[in-house]
Amino acid sequence: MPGANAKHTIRKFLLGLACGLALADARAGSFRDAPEAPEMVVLPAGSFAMGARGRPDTEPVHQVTLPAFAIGRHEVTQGEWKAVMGNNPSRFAECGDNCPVENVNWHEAVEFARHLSARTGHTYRLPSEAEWEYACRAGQAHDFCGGDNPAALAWFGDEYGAPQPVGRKQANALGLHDMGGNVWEWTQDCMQASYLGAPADGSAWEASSGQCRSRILRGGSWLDGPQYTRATLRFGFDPKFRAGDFGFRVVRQLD
Ligand SMILES: [Ca+2]
Repeated sequence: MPGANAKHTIRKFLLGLACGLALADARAGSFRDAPEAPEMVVLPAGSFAMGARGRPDTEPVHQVTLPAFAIGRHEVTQGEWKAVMGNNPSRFAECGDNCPVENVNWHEAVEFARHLSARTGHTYRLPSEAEWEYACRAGQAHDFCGGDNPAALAWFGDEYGAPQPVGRKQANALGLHDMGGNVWEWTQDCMQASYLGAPADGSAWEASSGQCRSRILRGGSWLDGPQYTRATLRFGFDPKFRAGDFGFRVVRQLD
C-alpha cells in the first residue's frame, strides 16, 4: 500500500534524525507511490534565509519556515512523463527515458502533477519557489545547490548540445540531483520585482487573480552558463512558453 510505505519511510527518516544522523543521510527517507511515479525524498520542516544581496529581485533576504514535504530526487524524466501522460513532448526524445522531460510549458507541468495525483491518490504539485530554494540549499550556505563548484553539480554551458540523463552529477546534502543545470525547473510562483511582501511560510506567491504574466523557473540549464545555476537565481517566463531546456520536478505533500 503506497500510503503505508510512504509513512514507513518518513518514520524511518525521522528516527534517523532522532538518532543524530545528519541531513546528508536523507537517502533513507525516500519513497515512490507507484512504480511509474518519481522517487520522492522527504525533507524535514525547517527555516532558512531565502534570497541573496546584490540583485533587486533576490532582496530582501528573508527568513522562511516550512513544514516537512517531499520533493523529487530528480527532474521528472521522459520515462515518467510517458507512463503518466501517454506521450513525449521532449525535443530531445532520443536522449531516452532517463533524461528529463523538456519542452513542457508551465500549464503542462501542472497537468502532469494533476494526473500523477489522480493516479496515486496523493497530492502532487509544482514546488513553491521557497520549497525549491530550501531543497537546493539543503541546510547549507553554498552559492550553488550542494557546493561551490558548479561543474561537479550541474550540466550547463551547452557542452554537449543536449540535456543529459538525470542523476549523473553530484547530489546535494539531501541526495537531490540536478537542482542546478540540466533543465530549468518550473515553480508555482508568479514573478515579482523583489521579495518585499513574500510569504514567510514556504507557500507559493501568486496573484490573487490566479493569473500572472510570468512564472518562475529555477536552476539554470544545460544550455546556459554556470551563473544561472546559482541557488538564488530567479528567472520569470511566460507560462505558455516551451523550450528544450524547460522541465520541472514535483513536490508531494505529506499526509
Ligand atoms: Ca535542473
